[in-house]
Amino acid sequence: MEDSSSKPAKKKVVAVVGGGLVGALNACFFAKRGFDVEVFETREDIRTAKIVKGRSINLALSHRGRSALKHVGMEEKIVSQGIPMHARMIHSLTGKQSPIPYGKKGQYILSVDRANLNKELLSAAETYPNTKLNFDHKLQDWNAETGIMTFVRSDGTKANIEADLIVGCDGAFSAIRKQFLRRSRFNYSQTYIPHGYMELTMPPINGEFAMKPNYLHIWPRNKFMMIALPNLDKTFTCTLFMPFEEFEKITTGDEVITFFQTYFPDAIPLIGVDALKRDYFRLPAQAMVSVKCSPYHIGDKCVLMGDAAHAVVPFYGQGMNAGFEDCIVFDEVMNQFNEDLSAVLPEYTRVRVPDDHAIADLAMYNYVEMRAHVNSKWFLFRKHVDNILHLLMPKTIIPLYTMVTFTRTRYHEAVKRWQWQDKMINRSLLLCATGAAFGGSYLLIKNPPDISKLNINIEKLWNRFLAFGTS
Ligand code: FAD
Ligand code: EGU
Repeated sequence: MEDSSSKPAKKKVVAVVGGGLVGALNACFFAKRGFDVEVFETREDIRTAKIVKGRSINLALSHRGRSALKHVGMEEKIVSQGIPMHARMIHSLTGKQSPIPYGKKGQYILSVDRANLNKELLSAAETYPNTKLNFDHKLQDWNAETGIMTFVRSDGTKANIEADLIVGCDGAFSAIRKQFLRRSRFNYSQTYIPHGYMELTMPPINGEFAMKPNYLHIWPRNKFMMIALPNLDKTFTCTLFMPFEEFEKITTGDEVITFFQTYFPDAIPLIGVDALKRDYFRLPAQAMVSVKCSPYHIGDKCVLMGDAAHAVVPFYGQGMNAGFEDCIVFDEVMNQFNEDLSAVLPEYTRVRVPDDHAIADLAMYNYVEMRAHVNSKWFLFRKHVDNILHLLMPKTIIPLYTMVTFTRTRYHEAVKRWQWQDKMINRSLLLCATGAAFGGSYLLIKNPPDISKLNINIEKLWNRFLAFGTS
């Protein structure tokens, strides 16, 4: 007999460790399901922190991230605070700017402010009565047998806390992950790339954006690259990517200007000579790490998501988007297995690992590709070829970035499809070339030309071909 007066079974407690982008969003997902959610975050509440926030740092938000926001009713709000970027704007060495659209009219990505996004997600999580945010709580360690977590606060006090499920969203240097590393059959790899990055602000000019706002501005210069995304306050945040050894070679303000004159001359007046000389030395260049691991779970107790599970290099603009998609995938598996955590966690690992590893590999591949031979001409050429093939055969050839950025095609399937497309393109080219060779020979034999009248300088053509992509 059921006792109708008894309270419903107490909902399980979920501890979300890390109140960054993925942690705050995850809190909303778990709260929506009715779990008792506790978020633990090292930092102070960024919504009330008094530290003077200097510049805005932004991120590219695309379809996967938007889908996840939609699940918790946050898409519209965040999109309204973002700046649409319909195309890239490629800056050549001479200062020429060439736009390349991302796709059709509705296909654009958004530049969103990282701090603002984090604040909005924390506030959204707090609107659920079953959610509590605990700031100034740094996870020191946890016990994988008992599930007990130890937090330290800035005054040195410690707290031991237990939960039914621990969700590790504590970023690329995850403290939760440390216990995974001690276990047998846990795979882990991390790679620092030789490049570092530095963020520089481009102020408004006469109260207006210094460059066209609705673009992702790119200065591709092989091993040097700069990217700029617009902010609501009409500034741009420029991110300069280059090898650490090159950063270290520049030691004086004048050397900064000389360097920019060589590689990014059009950006000097826009950032400003004095600002450039000053800001370059404000903070050292930051490192970029790629982390892959598996499994993502321990029993029915703990699961990793976001950068804690997969830090990717930023060369696809997908780190946050992939982390947000993790939340949807976990939610889908929760539905499939009726919130039975002992079944959900292994299944989440099984479905998600191949996709996260695929985007980590893609981002690394693009890093290698860009630094090896992507200058502005090559970038323009490749993107145009992609777009033309897509226009000719819209169903057969879909550019990789389109699948990654504008669809929820599983990352590993996007990679497979891209490899298949590449094979087909190469085969068609071979077929065309063979056809042209045979057809041409046939015509030449039928109507032999008077070679002396041919006025094409083959050598000149060949040299131009060789020069292509190296200038
Ligand atoms: P984080 O944002 O790192 O948050 C982790 C949180 O956990 C932090 O708040 C931290 O304080 C907290 N924490 C850490 N340790 C502890 C602990 N021991 N106890 C308690 N709390 C802890 N992605 C995109 O999608 N688009 C882009 O355009 C893009 N551009 C990028 C550009 C650059 C230069 C870089 C470096 C990354 C970029 N990314 C981009 C990736 C994106 O920044 C990350 O993928 C995203 O921030 C991951 O979110 P997260 O919540 O998993 O981790
Ligand atoms: C890097 C740093 C252009 C924000 C990859 C494209 C990025 C972003 C590209 C950063 C590039 C590179 C793509 C998007 C995006 C492009 C993409 C890279 C946002 C293949 C705040 N990348 N980024 N690819 O296609 O799919 O425009 O710091 F220069 S958005 Cl490296 Cl779509």
